[in-house]
Amino acid sequence: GTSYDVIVIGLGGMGSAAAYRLAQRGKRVLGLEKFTPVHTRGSSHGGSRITRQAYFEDPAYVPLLLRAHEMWDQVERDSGERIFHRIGGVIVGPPESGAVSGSRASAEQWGLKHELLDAQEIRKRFPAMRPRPDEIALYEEAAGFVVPENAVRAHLELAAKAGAELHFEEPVTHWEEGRVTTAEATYQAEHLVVCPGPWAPELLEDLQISFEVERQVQFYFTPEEDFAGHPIYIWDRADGTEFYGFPDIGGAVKVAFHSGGAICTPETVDRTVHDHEVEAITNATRPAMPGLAGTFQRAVTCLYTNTVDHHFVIARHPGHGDVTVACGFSGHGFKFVPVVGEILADLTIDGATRHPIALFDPARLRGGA
Ligand code: PYC
Repeated sequence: GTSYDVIVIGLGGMGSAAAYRLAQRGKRVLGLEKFTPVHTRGSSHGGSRITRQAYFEDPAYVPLLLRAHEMWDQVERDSGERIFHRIGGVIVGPPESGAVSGSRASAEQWGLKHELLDAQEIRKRFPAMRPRPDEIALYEEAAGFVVPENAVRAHLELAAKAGAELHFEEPVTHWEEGRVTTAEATYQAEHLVVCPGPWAPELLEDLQISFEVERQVQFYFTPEEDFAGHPIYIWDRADGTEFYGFPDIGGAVKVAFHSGGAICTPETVDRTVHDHEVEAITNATRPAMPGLAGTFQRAVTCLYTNTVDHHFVIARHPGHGDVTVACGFSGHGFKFVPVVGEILADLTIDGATRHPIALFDPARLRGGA
């Protein structure tokens, strides 16, 4: 049949989690994805994503992170996929930097377990790091990383097991309330859930929000020092450079900038990584971690979908009945994947959620662009 309770458009991180939670709650779900499962053209690939709880972006995210961490464990148990590695994390920079001061404010407000380390203590605990004398770190044991490919695969498998029908390589060409047209067919549903990733500007044009899709590069190196037991890190330097990275995972350390990428679309983005870009990340990280960017292995491009304030958009669509949207994750969304799935199921089925999502109301962004 071609009639469903819910059609989920986009099966990356957010859409795969939504499809699972909706099917788990007994809905007849159709999931539609433009490309193959776990593809690399959007924002859910690259082997690792930071997760943490002392959230410098806003303390309002903390309850969602507490729930997400609990849910990652459940998804791992139910799927058998290895997803969440709780290896600890450090936010490094001058005490007054946004990342350090904001993380500290979140930790204090919510009573999250953390330690503040001075430069000397950082050196002692994590010898690969060479902070400046005025830099400190907030260390959080509950931080770590998730493996996005395993997370998407787990959610797709659990969704299918719960009865969801999932179609891949079937791009949506048009949607309206109750109806979705693809390259293959037209489908009817009571509700739509739109999780477009960097295709938000085209699939959610009528939200009247301006999104900036930003090209980022994930670089992988063979390090020259031991990064095996290293925590994840975000380093916010006084000169404005901000980079983040991971320990040695499977013989490579991954590192990337968190800002400054070219504005693009998923169709126009330059997917080639150039020598001068490898040089730029090498030069930026060298004073901080001289043994990190040893031998270049490879690099992959990835897309951020930025809102103006870098907070998410998660809501019932203000212009349509029975349409729920999740987009604009602005380069820090993946760690929230399971709880966003839960919120999308709540909004779709109940029209409301117990989770605090006031910060993600699209009304704050409309008309200003
Ligand atoms: O969400 O923690 C994060 C993050 C750091 C750099 C890019 N995203």
